[in-house]
Amino acid sequence: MQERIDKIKLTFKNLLKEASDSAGLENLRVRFLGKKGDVTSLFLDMKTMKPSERKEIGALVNSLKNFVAKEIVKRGEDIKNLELLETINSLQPFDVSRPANFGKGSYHPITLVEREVEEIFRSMGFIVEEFPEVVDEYQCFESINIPPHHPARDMQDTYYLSDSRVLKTHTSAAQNEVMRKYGAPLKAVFPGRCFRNESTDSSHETTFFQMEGMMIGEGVSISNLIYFMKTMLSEIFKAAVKVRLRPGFFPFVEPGFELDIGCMICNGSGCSSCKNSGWIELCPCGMIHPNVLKMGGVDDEKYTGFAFGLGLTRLAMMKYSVADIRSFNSGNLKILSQFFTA
Ligand code: FA5
Repeated sequence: MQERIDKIKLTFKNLLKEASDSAGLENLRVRFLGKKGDVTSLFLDMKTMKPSERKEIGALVNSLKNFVAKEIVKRGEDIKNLELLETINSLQPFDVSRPANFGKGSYHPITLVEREVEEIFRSMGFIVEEFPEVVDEYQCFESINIPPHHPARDMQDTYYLSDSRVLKTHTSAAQNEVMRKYGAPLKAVFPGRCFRNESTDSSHETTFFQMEGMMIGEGVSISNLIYFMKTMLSEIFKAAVKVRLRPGFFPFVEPGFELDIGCMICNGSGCSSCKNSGWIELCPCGMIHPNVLKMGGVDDEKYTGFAFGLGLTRLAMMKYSVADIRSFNSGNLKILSQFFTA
C-alpha cells in the first residue's frame, strides 16, 4: 500500500507541473479526487484491510488526499493570476485622452423639435426664455389664478419636495415671472420639462415637454389667437393640418380652448395613440385671465393677450410618427438612433 501511495503522489506531482489552465487542472482533480479517482480508490481498498492496518494506512491516505487537494487549490490560484495577466496583456494600452468609442451620438428627437419650434417663434418676433424645473406653489398655481384647494390642482397631481416646492407640472408656471421681467407688450415662448404623477400610456408620460407662449398687447383678441395658432401649426408641420378647437377650462384663461390635431399615426381612423378618437390634444390656449395679468404686474385695462401650452413631446410623436410616447424616455437606441443627425 505504501508503494501505491508513493506512486500516486509522484504521478500527481508530475501531472500538476503540466497543468497550465483551469480545464486541465479540473481534469486532474477528477482523476485523483473524483468518485473513481486514484486517491478515492485507496479509501475503498482500505475496507478490506484489518482494523490494525487500517488506522496506520488511513492516516497516510488522508495526508495524501489533503496534499493533493491543497496543491490543486494553490495551482488554481496561480493559473487564475496567469490567465488574468494574459487578459491584461492582450488589452490595448489604456489612453485617457482617447475619445470613447460609443458610436456616433446625436441630439434627442425632443431637442430637435424644440429647437425647430424655437426658431419658428424667433422668426415671428418672440423671445425664448428658460425657466427652472423646480418651482414654488405660487409660481405653479397661485400666480396663475389657481388658489390653494382649487380642484384644478388635482388635475395636475405633482411631485412635492420636502420644502413644499414642486416639480413644475406645466410651463404656465413661468407666466408670472416672464410678465414681471419683460412687462407689456410681450411676445415670449418658454419651453421646459414638466412632471406629473400620471398613469402612463401611449400618449401620457410622467415627464414630458411643453412650450408655453404668451402674446400681450393692446387690442389682442380671439381672432389674433386663432390666426396665430393656425399659422404656428402650418409652420411647424409645413403642411395643412386638421385642427379642431373646442371649449376648454383652465383657470388662467377666459375663454379657454382645447386645440386638437388630427392624429397623424392613424390619419384619423383611430388608434391607441389617440385612444381611437382620431384626435390628439396638442395645444390648449385662451385669452389670458385679467387676474393673471394683474398678478404679473400688467395693466389689465390697457392690455389683453393670449397664452398657449404646446405639448412638445406629443408634437414630436406626430412629427416623427412615434406611436408610443414612452419610446422617447426609453433609452432604447433602436428607436432613438433613427433620429440621429449627421
Ligand atoms: C396645461 O398644461 C396648461 N398649462 C396649458 C395652457 C397654457 C392652457 C396656456 C391655456 C393657456 P394640459 O394639462 O392640457 O394643459 O397640457 C397641455 C398639453 O401638454 C397637452 O395638450 C398635451 O399635449 C401635453 N401633455 C399634458 N400632459 C401630458 C402627459 N402626461 N404626457 C405628455 N404630454 C402631456
